[in-house]
Amino acid sequence: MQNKIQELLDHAFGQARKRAEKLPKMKNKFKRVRIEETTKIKAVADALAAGLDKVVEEFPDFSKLHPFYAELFDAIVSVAELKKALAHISDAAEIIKRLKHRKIYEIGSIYRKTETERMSAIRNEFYGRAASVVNDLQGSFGVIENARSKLKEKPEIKFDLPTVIIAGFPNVGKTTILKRLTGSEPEIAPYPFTTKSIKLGYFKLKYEKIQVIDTPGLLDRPMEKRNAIERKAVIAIRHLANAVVFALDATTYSGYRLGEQMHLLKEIMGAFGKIPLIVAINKADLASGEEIENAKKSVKEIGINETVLCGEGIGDEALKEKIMRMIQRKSA
Ligand SMILES: Nc1nc2c(ncn2[C@@H]2O[C@H](COP(=O)(O)OP(=O)(O)O)[C@@H](O)[C@H]2O)c(=O)[nH]1
Ligand SMILES: [Mg+2]
Repeated sequence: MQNKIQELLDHAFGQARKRAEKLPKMKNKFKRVRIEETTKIKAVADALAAGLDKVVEEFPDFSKLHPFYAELFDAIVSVAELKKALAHISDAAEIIKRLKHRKIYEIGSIYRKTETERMSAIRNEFYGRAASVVNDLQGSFGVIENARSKLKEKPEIKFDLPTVIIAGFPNVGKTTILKRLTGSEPEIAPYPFTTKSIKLGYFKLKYEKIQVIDTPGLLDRPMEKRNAIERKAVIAIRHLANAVVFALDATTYSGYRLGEQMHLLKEIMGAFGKIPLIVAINKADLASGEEIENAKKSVKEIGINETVLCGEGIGDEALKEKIMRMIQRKSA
């Protein structure tokens, strides 16, 4: 940031020197100094204002981001802070333009032949003020640079495909379900603007291609365990989901009791609102009849009717069909 600001100043003062050197030689010292100092002020002001305006104009239009990215981006960067930084820079350009007019006017008001030094002093004042206005932008330049580097991260997600999000505690079988649905190893993709990554897979049923996303570290623990950024990251996923599959381990192998899993399930229901939710009661091949019944009963008690029994060799096609039906119902 220091560099960018220094570059801007160096360039502006360099312009002033170049323009002054190119002025025609004049015998009349008073006239020569007046024109020279006015030329320098104009050159510095124009170069600085143009450079600052360019920083603002070239910033990507974040109002055009997909809502998923917009919400995530806001969690990471604070759009309010970014807008403030951009406004700060535009304002600085305006201040410099006004200062230019004022100082040129002051020089123009000098008529005594003895006051050439005064004209140079005014130009110097202008240099000092303009440099200090630009140097004050350090923080705002930092905010913008940071935001710009975040925005460069490329979208990895296919926004045009119906998308299923898998949620549930660690080790309940989320990645296994993704593999079963898609019949392949998931692609690992960076989670935009975050240090996390997500797993992506695709399956086709009839003629429709569906995207499945597993989000390790995001939808796998209760909200109270999260910081503000993680909460927003969770909420942002809402903008992607056409359906949510909540993986529930009917056994205790994952280390999470049914009660804990139900707590997370209720939170996920809250976070995803009206988006269709399917509970995959998983590890049915390992679970006892009683465990399966308990899981089914608890899920029904909180008003969820869409369940599929899953496990090794159990329920793959049923889950696909159900996802398809839920997505179609949603878009119908
Ligand atoms: N027997 C059985 N094991 C399963 C099933 N689903 C997952 N697992 C096993 O449970 C462990 C955790 O599964 P994983 O998909 O990695 O869980 P994740 O952390 O939720 O993604 C792995 O060892 C899986 O092989 C299932 O339906 N039946
Ligand atoms: Mg996993």
